[in-house]
Amino acid sequence: MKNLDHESPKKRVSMHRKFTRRDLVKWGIVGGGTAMFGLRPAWVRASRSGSLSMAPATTPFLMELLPGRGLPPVSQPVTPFPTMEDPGDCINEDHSQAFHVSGPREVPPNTEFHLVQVAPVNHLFHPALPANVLWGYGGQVPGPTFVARSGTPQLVRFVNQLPEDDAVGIGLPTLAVHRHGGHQAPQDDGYPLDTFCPGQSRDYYYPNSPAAGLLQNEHSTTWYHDHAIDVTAQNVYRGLAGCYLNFNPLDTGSELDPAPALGLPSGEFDVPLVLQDRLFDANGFLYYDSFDHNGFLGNKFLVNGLIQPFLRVARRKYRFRILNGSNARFYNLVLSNGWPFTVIGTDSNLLERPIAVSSFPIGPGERVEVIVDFRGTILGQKIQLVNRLEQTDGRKPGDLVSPGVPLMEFQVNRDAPDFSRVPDILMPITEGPRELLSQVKIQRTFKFGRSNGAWVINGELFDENRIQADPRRGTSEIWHFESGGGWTHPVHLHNFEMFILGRDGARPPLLERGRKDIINVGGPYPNASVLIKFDYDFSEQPGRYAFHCHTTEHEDMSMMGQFEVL
Ligand SMILES: [Cu+2]
Repeated sequence: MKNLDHESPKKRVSMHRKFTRRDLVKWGIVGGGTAMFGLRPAWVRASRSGSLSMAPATTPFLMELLPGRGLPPVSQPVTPFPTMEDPGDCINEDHSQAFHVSGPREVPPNTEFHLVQVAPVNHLFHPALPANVLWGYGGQVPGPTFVARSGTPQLVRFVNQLPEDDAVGIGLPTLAVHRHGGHQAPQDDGYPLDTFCPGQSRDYYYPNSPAAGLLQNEHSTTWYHDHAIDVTAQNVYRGLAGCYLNFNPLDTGSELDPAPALGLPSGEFDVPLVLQDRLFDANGFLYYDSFDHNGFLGNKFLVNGLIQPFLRVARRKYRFRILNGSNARFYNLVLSNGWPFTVIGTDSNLLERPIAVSSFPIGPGERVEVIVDFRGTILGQKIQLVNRLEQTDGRKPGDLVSPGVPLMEFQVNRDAPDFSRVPDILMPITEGPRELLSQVKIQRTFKFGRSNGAWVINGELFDENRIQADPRRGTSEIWHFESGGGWTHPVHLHNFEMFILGRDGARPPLLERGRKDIINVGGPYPNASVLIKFDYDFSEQPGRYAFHCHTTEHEDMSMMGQFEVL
């Protein structure tokens, strides 16, 4: 059924359409400062009150991660509602490439329905700062956590209740929701031009069924965030991100389940931790400079939306799903007492076997799942999660420093029964490089570089009318990712996962031998050759998806391409 409300918000927003990074590229005014001073749009804030280095001091470990504040609630299903027609692109009607599903969709009868209002929220990062007006899925930051079970589809309606005009001036209220790491049809992938504006809604259907029935396609930690064209960096910075956890017949979500269930720590002992950095001005208000195209860094560190919080923990094993939700910052994590992490997953997937490490790197968009065992601690003990990686600009991560910056603190305060297990085999790789390599017929090379102050792939800016690769469904290809100029680019592929075959001919590090959906190249990361199998089973139609740099400022300007699975 045609929703007549679609017309008016579209016109209103397009009247207020703001300048974007790509406009600057078109006008040839990127890279400078003073030359474009007269064109500086109102939504680009000058520093409100002097030096940004003067942000108010924030004592660490004052804010406790608690249910509803730092530990987001799990999204609960609602009564099924009639699905609706997609708005298509709500800003630019001439974007012919936007996906438009006409009419309501047919969904299987066991589909769970969810409803998420995207709305402003008064958010307290820390008691020393004033409340900031953020944008939150479900009116909270991070957004509600989705819990999905393999075989149970979810249809999520996101309702855009953001204001058309906004005093804060960070972000644009045109939305596209991308489930990062998920397998979903092109119209449900948050294609950057499939935007919906204030007053509009969009339904996203997540099948939650492994492609081709492969065990290895059962996902673990995925996440969802805004992906609207040109403004992803600001919209995510403003708060639009959340976790999407996936359970399956092996990883059941209950440590009480007997083998073959894995029995990983579950319930309150399975905790997503979203790492982000944010820049605050001298008055404690969030600051963002849309003319910084290099990658925006903050002066405060957040975990789950709170500045350097603490979590009370019991003397037992925990599963922490660590997501780097930062725009441009890389981290290298250690525990302050020198204890190891047991890594069980990277990006969307569990590893084949757990790997014990004393530290690990994590770049923008990446996930690393770890088990931390607090047995052997004493009650009252405090252990910090510490970032040892220095970074001074968006170019690349710097050196390891000591002692580093604590991101949060674990405070051991109790005992609790622990029935959880960490088996030696987690998720067998049944179809990996060994099985797929002999089938490869096509190799492609993508160079991530810089041109005239903008970011390019093989010398080209993002163009919705250009397809950079057209793999055939069911086939495997080798893609070579290269970076120039010493910049690090976290390269993200939508909908499909990658095995790193090598980095400049060398075997990848241990933590890069599982399935990945982001591969860092450049700076300290050598060029990478990756194997991708294009499992695609959503329809007879070709599937068009984006791939891009996940330093979101690079992505917005305009380091993104697209491929079409034929
Ligand atoms: Cu980049």
